[in-house]
Amino acid sequence: MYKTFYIKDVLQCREGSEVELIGWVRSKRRHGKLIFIDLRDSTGVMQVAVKQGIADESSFVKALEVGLESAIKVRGVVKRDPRAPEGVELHCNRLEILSESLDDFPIRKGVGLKFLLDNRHLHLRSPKVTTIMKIRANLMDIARRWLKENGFIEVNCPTFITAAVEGGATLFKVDYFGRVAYLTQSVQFYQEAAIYSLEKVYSLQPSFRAELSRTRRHLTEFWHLEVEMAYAELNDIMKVIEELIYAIVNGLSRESEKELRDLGRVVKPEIAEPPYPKIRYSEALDILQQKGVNISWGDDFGADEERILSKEFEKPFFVTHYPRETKAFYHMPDPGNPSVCLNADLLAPGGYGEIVGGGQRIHDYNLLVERIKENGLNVEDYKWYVDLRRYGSVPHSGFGLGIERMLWWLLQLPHIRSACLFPRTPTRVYP
Ligand code: NSS
Repeated sequence: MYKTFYIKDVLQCREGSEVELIGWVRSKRRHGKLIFIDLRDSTGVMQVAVKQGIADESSFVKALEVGLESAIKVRGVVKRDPRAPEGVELHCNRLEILSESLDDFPIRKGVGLKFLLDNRHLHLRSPKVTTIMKIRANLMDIARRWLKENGFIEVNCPTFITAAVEGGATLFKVDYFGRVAYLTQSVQFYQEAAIYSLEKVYSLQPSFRAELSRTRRHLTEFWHLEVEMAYAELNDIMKVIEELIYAIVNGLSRESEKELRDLGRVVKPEIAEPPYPKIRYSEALDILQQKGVNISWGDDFGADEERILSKEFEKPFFVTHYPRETKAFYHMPDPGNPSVCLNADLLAPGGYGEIVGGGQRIHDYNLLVERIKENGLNVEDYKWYVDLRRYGSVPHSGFGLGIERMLWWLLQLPHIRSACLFPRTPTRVYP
């Protein structure tokens, strides 16, 4: 049973063509001798009219009895009808049940969020989830294309690691044949090793954070698009970030226009057109204090602070030069003021907050060793990473973009988990 014909193809067919479709029964309504079936496949939904007398009798009975989400095959004639969802209807003359649903399909209106999450394996069939997943796939594809066109080479890095990149508090421990290993929080250090041969690299793979924060923007497993670039300094990497974000937004506004419309979203490229405003941590702190937030120099920004701050902006914006104690040890201290570092976080406007974290790395051997010690870490745990600074070390910078965070913002989703096929949060590893 090799399927070559999809609902989207029927929309292109001439009135009167006879076609055969395979899909699932999304919904059903009966008006006397006429049964309407909404047939669903990966490309859309088609209204199928099964009329007694036009369809053969056995097909009409099957249409009457078939349960929701059963897999069926229908043959019929294409008719234009402005009342049908896509303006096209199929007048069925034969219906075959390929696989009957064994029970009533449990996903119904009003079942509640917990039920939907517990039954995510079935909820995935909803048009909304399907649409989000298509946009997600396009987003990754557009990002990859842009990176390739701009000379970045894709590398695939390990998931099992031995030392923290972004602080020990959020490491997932794994028993690695009796030794302790962790799940990666970021592949940055491996990319830093790769720039000495490939110069401009990127990876698209999962990162893990044992983050107990139950916010609308935290996952324990997320897809991380990370980029690293030799010879790049802070301003260079901010330019790459801006251009990549713009390429994604611009690309989606064209290539996912229909899906965005189906979700009721209008995404205009202008919302992400560079250049982006750039403010320093100290300026961000002033804004927050003026808004009455109780925060002082040296405090990191959490979800609440970023929400308040990002409501002040209409475009994505950079916050740079954070106090060095708020950032991981690898960030380059600003030579002009070593109490801050040359980092760049990109925050999405309208209350969303951080979608990209990155900046310039320390490339000097002694400074890196000093910063590791200053953070109370063991230099021996970072032996190979420090070793990179012994042989032809050059200035370099990079960043990580959270794919789900980006979708959360662009699609204005109520919770980041809606951007995942099967979300992982502190309270959810099933299904
Ligand atoms: O911790 S980050 O800010 N930075 C890094 O991991 C760097 N080592 C990346 C790099 O420079 N190569 O995380 C980067 C982004 C952040 O801006 C979010 O978009 C996303 O990764 N992120 C998350 N998304 C969802 N859930 C959680 N818990 C999460 N943590 C980070």
